[in-house]
Amino acid sequence: MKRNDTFAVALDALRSRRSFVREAAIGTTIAALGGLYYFAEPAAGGEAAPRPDGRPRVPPGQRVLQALKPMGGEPGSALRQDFKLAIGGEVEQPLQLDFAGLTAVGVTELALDVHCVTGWSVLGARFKGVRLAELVARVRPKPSARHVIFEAAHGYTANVPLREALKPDVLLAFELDGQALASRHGAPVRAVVPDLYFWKSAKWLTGIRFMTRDEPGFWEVRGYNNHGDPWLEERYG
Ligand SMILES: Nc1nc2c(c(=O)[nH]1)N[C@H]1C(S)=C(S)[C@@H](COP(=O)(O)O)O[C@H]1N2
Ligand SMILES: [Mo]
Repeated sequence: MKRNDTFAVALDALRSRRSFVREAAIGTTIAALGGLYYFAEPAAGGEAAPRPDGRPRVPPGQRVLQALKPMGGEPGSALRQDFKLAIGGEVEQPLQLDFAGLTAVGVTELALDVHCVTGWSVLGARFKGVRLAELVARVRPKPSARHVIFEAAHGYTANVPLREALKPDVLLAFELDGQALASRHGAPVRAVVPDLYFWKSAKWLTGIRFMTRDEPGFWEVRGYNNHGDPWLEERYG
């Protein structure tokens, strides 16, 4: 399923070059590699079996890549020894966890699909991490809590309805495809909220705040949709 990762990363690197002259020069290469690329993922473009919930595996307007494309952002420290996660707000038992404290909650590995609002998806990325639902059981949100705000380095935030944040496939992840998460993908720990567009999956995670009232995050106040359901194409405002 993911047998061509290196190739996909190389192809992405080619594609992400902006220089017009270079585009022209490498155009032939991309075209030549393009056939192979799609050949390697015959399930791309919605041909994969539907999800258990009946929705198509690939949401509308998305194209399948073999590996996550690094989308930037302002990194925090990628060192596990620097990791501190503050969990608070509308909870009975606020918590501060270091990396060992987080993993002590219980580690799981899940194959997850992610969908970037810019139009790419990755199917079955293997993330290892801690289920947010398990952490939530420890902090015990008050009945008034309705929303979760993921907080990350340098003030990045993303809001998710509590009900959706509690789904069993929402992870605080520290490994991807068998390797420690790369810094550009949010090391040491990032959120992964697979059923919402990928901007909700905060990298370089520093905190989780439970809220009574909703609070639009970094992209939500910059024109992205407040909810971000890929199957409803809730992309922009
Ligand atoms: N802290 C932080 N998290 C972030 C972002 C960011 O800029 N800062 N970008 C988001 C967006 S828009 C996307 S598409 C994904 C990209 O993750 P990736 O770079 O690992 O592919 O991270 C999300 N998480
Ligand atoms: Mo994004």
